[in-house]
Amino acid sequence: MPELPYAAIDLGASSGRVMTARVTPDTLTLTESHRFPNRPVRTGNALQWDILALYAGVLDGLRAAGQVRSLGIDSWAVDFGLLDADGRLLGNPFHYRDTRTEHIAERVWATVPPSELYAATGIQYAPFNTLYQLAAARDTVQLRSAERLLLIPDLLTHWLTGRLGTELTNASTTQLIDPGTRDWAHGTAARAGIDLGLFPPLRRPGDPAGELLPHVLEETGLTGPVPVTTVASHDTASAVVAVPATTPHFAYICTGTWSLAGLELTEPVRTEESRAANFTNELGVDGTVRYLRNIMGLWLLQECQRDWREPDVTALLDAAARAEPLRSVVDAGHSDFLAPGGMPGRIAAACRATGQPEPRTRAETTRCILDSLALAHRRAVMDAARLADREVDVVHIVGGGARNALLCQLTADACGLPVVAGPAEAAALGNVLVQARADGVVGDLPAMRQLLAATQPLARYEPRGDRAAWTAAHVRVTTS
Ligand code: LFR
Repeated sequence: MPELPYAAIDLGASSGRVMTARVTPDTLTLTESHRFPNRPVRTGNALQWDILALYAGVLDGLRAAGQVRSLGIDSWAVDFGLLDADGRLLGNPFHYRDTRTEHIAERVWATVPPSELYAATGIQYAPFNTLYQLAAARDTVQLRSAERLLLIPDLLTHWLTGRLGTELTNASTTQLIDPGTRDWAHGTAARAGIDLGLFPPLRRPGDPAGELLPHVLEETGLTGPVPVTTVASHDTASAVVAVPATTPHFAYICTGTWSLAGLELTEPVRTEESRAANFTNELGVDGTVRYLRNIMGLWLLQECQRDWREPDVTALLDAAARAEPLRSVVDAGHSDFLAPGGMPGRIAAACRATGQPEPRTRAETTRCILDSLALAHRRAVMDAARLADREVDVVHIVGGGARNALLCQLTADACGLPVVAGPAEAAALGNVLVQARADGVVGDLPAMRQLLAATQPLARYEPRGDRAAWTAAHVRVTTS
């Protein structure tokens, strides 16, 4: 039985954390070793990640964690760093909310129509997909000088180990992978003018990714060898591993900055109807497909808080719980809300545009956001079930939003289904479980989920009230 804990490095859009977990076949405890802010930086009109500050946070976290059995890295998807022939980073990675990809898709679609792209990759249209980011960078000196492209977790893994690879679950979000073969979509990439030679070879969750380099051991005070294990490096893929489902007909919602709502399937759904509904087929562990829709998530509230200079979310949620339900709702899946800035005004404008009253207070705006998220959750769960021809009898909410009791209750009410909320640190738990499995300590996906259900605190919300009010609200946002 391994004595040492596993470390999960889990990077989110607003903070990074290093968590350590002790895992046995029937116990699982997670401890936070270090948390650090992730502050995107705007210079001129470019929005970028401060990747060196993140790497420094990772090193601080490893020092705080102490000796570990192995470690794994997950982060948000799609973004990347470019390396030159000497292995040097060519500039700070762009943030997926940077606006340089606006109107780029049309250029790609002129050579590969959107229906063909979807048939080949199963990936929804989002302006930030790596494919469009690369199309936007086409004539830049930076891309022309690039020898290698590394997705964010792969870049950090490279700096820690000196090794190169492209992890599969995250690679699927580039829109350059065929979810049927689980390999690169060579023909599509060639037609879109993307050089797949930039990507190092694919590696899969559970594969060894190298060992910490001597200078990393020195900086972190760890004693080698310290293995790095490939985990499901897309944070959402790791979070879905940690959905504590014990029955087959479950839907999940990974909540945080985004709400990613959908189903776990064994085959992708690539119909035209699915494309029109903007569902994506990202790859999960063990041959699974994450069939889901991106919903703006708590980003809407985080951006309002930034605008209001109001850090106290508890007071806002308490006031929202007392505010009038379903007074006005917006389409929380709409890409109009993607970019940062002026969020309260943009929400008010969306209410006006659909003939609904504008929220008058912070409490009303917060209520509008939570009602709108619950409504978008309901729509995603119902659409996914219909498009994939599956039944759903329970909705699991994992990630930071699982701590938001009002959001969980409203989601249960809107869906008319029980919601099981937790764990909140799902991405970190999925990360360590894949390491523990590579080590032979835990079994397959169902066994991991049994372990989570037995060891993690979960809250259950039964649906209340009358679903007709939600159906009427749904009509208000969809028939404008
Ligand atoms: C969530 C997430 C989503 C992805 C978005 C952008 O953190 O990884 O799954 O669509 O960030 O990368």
